Amino acid sequence: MFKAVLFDLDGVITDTAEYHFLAWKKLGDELGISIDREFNEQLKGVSRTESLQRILASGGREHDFSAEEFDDLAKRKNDNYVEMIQDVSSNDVYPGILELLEELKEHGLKIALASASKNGPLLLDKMTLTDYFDVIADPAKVAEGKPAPDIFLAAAAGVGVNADEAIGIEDAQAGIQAIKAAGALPIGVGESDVLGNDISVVKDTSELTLDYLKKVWNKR
Ligand code: B16
Ligand code: MG
Repeated sequence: MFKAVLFDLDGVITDTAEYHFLAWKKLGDELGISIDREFNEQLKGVSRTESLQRILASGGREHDFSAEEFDDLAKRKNDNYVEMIQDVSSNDVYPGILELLEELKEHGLKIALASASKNGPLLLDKMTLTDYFDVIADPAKVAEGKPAPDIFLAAAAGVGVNADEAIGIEDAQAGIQAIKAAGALPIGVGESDVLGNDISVVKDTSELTLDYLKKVWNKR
C-alpha cells in the first residue's frame, strides 16, 4: 500500500491553471506572441521563468530583452495572476478533493504539495486547505523544475517516505514526467491523449477517491 500522496496544485486542486493561461496570454498579446491552448500544455507545471523563456522563444524574441527586462515581464505576469486569484476561496476547490484529503487523513496517509508555484501556500490558505498538508515542498529550493523529479522527491522526503511509496497526481505533461522520473506512481487529471495512454487518467477530480487510488496502486 502507498504511504503518501503528492499533489500538484494548479489544475488538480483548483482551476488556477486557467488563470496562469489567461495571464500568460495577456502578456503574450502585449508582446505580439500568440499563446493558444495547445502551446499552453507545454507551459503547465513549468516554472515562471522557464515558461517565459519558452514563450519568448516561440515568438522568436528570446534575445530581445535584458535580464532586468525579463524579470520585469515575469513580474508583470505574476502581478496579473495574483490579482486574478484574490477571490479564490474554499468554493473553488475541485470536486472530490476535500473528501479525498479527509479520507487520506483518516487512514493515516501522508499528504504533500508538489507544486511548481511560488503562490502555492497563498492558494492553500485561500482555500483553507493548509492544515491538511503535512508538507509543502518549496519550489524555490529545488535545483530543477518539472519535468525533473526534484519537487516530487522533495515532497516525498518532506513526509519521510521514498518516492516509490507514493502516488503523484498531476494535470501537466511536465508533471507526469517528473512523477515518473521520481519513481512515484502517476495519476493524471485530464485527457489520456495529452497525458499518456500508459498511465491512469481521470477526466474529473471527483473520480479521485481513496478506493480509486488503491485500485491504481494494486494494478501497477
Ligand atoms: P508561479 P503546478 C505551476 O503550478 C503551474 O502549472 C505553471 O503554469 C506555473 O508557471 C508554475 O506553477 C509557477 O507558478 O508563477 O505561481 O510561481 O501546476 O505545479 O501546481
Ligand atoms: Mg498543474
